[in-house]
Amino acid sequence: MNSFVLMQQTMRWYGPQDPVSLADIRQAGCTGVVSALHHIAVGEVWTVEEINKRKALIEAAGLTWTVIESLPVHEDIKKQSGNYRQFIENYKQSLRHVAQCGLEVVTYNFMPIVDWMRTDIAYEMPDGSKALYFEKAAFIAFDLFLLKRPGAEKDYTDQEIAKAKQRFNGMNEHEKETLYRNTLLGLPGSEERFTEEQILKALKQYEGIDREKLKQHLYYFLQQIIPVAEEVGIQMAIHPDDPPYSILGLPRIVSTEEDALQLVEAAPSSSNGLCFCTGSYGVRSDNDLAGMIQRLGEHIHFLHLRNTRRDAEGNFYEADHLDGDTDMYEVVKEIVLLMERRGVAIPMRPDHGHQMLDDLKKNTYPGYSAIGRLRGLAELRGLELGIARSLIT
Ligand code: DNO
Repeated sequence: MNSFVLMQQTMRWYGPQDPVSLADIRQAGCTGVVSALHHIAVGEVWTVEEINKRKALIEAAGLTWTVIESLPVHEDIKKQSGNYRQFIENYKQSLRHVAQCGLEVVTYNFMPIVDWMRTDIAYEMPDGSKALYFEKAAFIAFDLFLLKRPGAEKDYTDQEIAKAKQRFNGMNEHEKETLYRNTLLGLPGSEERFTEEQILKALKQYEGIDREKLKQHLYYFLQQIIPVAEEVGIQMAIHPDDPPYSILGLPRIVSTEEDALQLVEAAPSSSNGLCFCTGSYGVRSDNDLAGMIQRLGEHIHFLHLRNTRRDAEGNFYEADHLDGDTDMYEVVKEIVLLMERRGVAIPMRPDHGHQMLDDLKKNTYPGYSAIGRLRGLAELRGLELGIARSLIT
């Protein structure tokens, strides 16, 4: 390698109400932000005016709006019910508008009903900082005893149920309420959370939709929107499932290398790509992240770099960016080689971060505190530069 490109460094910005300001993000060393118009209802068209308004705010702070995360997919599209054809048309129209405003990368996901899920958003690390945590027994307790999802016991072994029962009996009312709130935090970027009735009703509507069917719905969606994305010069980047397996009896279909490969093959185009989230894919020990970058690299349009540490029971917490089960050195090395091969600087964001130092006194979006992410970004940036320089021949 005789030259190198570095990743475009960004952080997520939830918009004007985000307690982490654009100035904070700039001082962290970012050149851009990842943002979305959370105030527009899912399924509605994003207008040029609204996109430009957000863009102007970002640019006034000396940053660029590098990636849209997310342009959410309406539930009707995932279920192919109701008005899904109209929602697909709206999605295409939003993509045209996004392109008209000069943006090029759009992230989305195809997780039914809920996006990421954790049972604890303030899990104390030995050093006093706080991390996001997924505890299996607490999650099963939520499913069986708080949500009381019909038929849920069929999804768990007797041993898991006994453990969840014990865990639940040991909780006081406040802990139960906190578990409930954390688990159903709702969509990122919204303060709302689901009620029991809403989620049970939404779950019922997925009856009869298994993995195969949901995959067909995703592929249909891609076959509809990718030609438009290609025509207007947008790169789509699908975010994997988090956690990367079925939860609440719902199918999850973007969890493994095979899933990712199948979806890119379903609508062949360089616009049909991936948001490579090491935190999500990395929760599964059967995902070989460095190998995935080698094999799927042409389709990676956006990177979420984050680390997790799992145990044999299926619990995992979000570790420091360079710690945890994912070998971040190997991952970043593959990214550096990939970017050199493709001649592009892929946008990345340090995904999540611990609440630490002054973060602990602030009320930020779970996972999106300023200092924890700054630490992650600084470590990743140093790692990347060190690797890139050492590879120059
Ligand atoms: C969590 C995020 C996800 C992601 C969406 C993309 O912190 O990585 O919520 O934004 O899944 O559509």
